[in-house]
Amino acid sequence: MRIGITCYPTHGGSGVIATELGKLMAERGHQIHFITYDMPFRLGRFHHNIHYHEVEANQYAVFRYPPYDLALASRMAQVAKMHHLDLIHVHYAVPHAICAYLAKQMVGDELKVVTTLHGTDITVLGEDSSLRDIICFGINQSDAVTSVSEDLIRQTEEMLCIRRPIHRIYNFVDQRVYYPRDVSDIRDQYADPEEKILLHISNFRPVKRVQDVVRIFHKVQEQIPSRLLLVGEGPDWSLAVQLSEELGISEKVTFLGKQDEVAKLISMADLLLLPSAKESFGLVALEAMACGVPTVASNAGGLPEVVIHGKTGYLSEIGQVEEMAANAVRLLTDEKLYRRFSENGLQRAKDVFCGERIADQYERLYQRVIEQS
Ligand code: GMT
Repeated sequence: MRIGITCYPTHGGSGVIATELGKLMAERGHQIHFITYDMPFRLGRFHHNIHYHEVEANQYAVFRYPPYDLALASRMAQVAKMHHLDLIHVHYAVPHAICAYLAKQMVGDELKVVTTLHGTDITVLGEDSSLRDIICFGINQSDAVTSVSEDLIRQTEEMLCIRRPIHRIYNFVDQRVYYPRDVSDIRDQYADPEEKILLHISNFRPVKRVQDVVRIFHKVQEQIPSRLLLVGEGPDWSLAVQLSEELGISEKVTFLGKQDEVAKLISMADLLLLPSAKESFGLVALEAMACGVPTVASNAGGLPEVVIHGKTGYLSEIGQVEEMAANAVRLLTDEKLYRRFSENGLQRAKDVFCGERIADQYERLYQRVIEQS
C-alpha cells in the first residue's frame, strides 16, 4: 500500500505512535509518506520506504494568520497525486482530518482517509464551540475512524454525538526499543545504589498534575531513600521547580528537560508516576510496562485499560496524593510484590500492546478501507 501519514511531529504520544506505525508499515514493505510541518522527531535515520514531505505555510501581509491548514491540504493532495497514495492516515481530528477531507475532494474518492483520535482533540477541543461542529464533520467524513482506547470512544460518542463506528486500536510499543535494559553504566549518575528512582515523563501541561508528582515524591522520600527524575518541559515546569524548593526536596529532584530517547531512562527507574487529570491512553505507562517498571497513576480516562490496578500498578482517584504515595511505598518496599508487578507488566505489554499485533490491526483496517468503493 502507499500510505500518507500526518501527525504533530513534535514530542508527544500521538506523534510517537504515528511515526512508529509508519516505520513498522515501511518494514512490512508499504510505501510511507510523512506529510508534516517538521521531521517527526522519532523518524531519525534514513529508512527504506519512508519519504518525508514538508508543509510550508507562508505568511503574507493580507493574512492575519498563516494559512497552515490550506497548505497542508494542498500538500496532501499534491503528494497523493504524485505518489498515487491509497490512503492518508491522520492522527488528530483537527485540523488533520479536515485537511485530509479537502485533499480527498481535490484528488477524488479513490483517496481514502483514516483518522485516529488521540485524546485532546476530543476531550479539550470538543468542548470548544468554535471547533465542535468541524471536529464532528472531520470524523464523519473519514472513511474509517480509530481511537486509542475504549474510554475515548465513549467520550467521543457522548461529547460529539457521533453515531458512526469507531474502532478501538490500542497504542503499542516497539519491544526492540522498550525492554528492561542494563543501565548499570548510567544509574549511579542519578542515584546511589540504595536509593529508588521515581520517574515522571510528560509535557508538563496542567492536565498532567506535575505538582501531584512532586507531592507524591515528597511523601515517598520521607519513608525510603529515593530520587525523582522529571523528563519533559511545558507550562507547569516552573511550578514543579518551585514546589520542590518549597518542600525542601530540590536536592533530590532532577529536571532533565526534553529527551528524545527515553528507553534507557525508563529502565533506570523503579516506578513511574502518572497522576494525570485526563489521559486517553497514557503511552508512557505502556513504555514503562515494557521495561518492567510498574506505574502509580490516577484512575482517569483510558489509564485503567493500560495499567491493571493491583497487577501492573496502582490506580487512585485524581488528586489522591496520600494514597498514591502509600502505594508507591508499598511497591518499593516489598520485593516480591514488586517483582510480580514487573513481570505482569512485561507479559501484558507483550500480549496486548506489541507493535506487530497492533500493526496487523491497522493493516487490516487499511485494506478494508481501500477495498470499499
Ligand atoms: O498527553 C498529551 O498532552 C499529549 C497527547 C499527544 O498528542 O501526544 O497525548 C494524547 O495522545 C497519546 C497517544 O495516543 C496518549 O497516550 C495520551 O494519553 C493523550 N493525552 C491525553 O489524553 C491528555
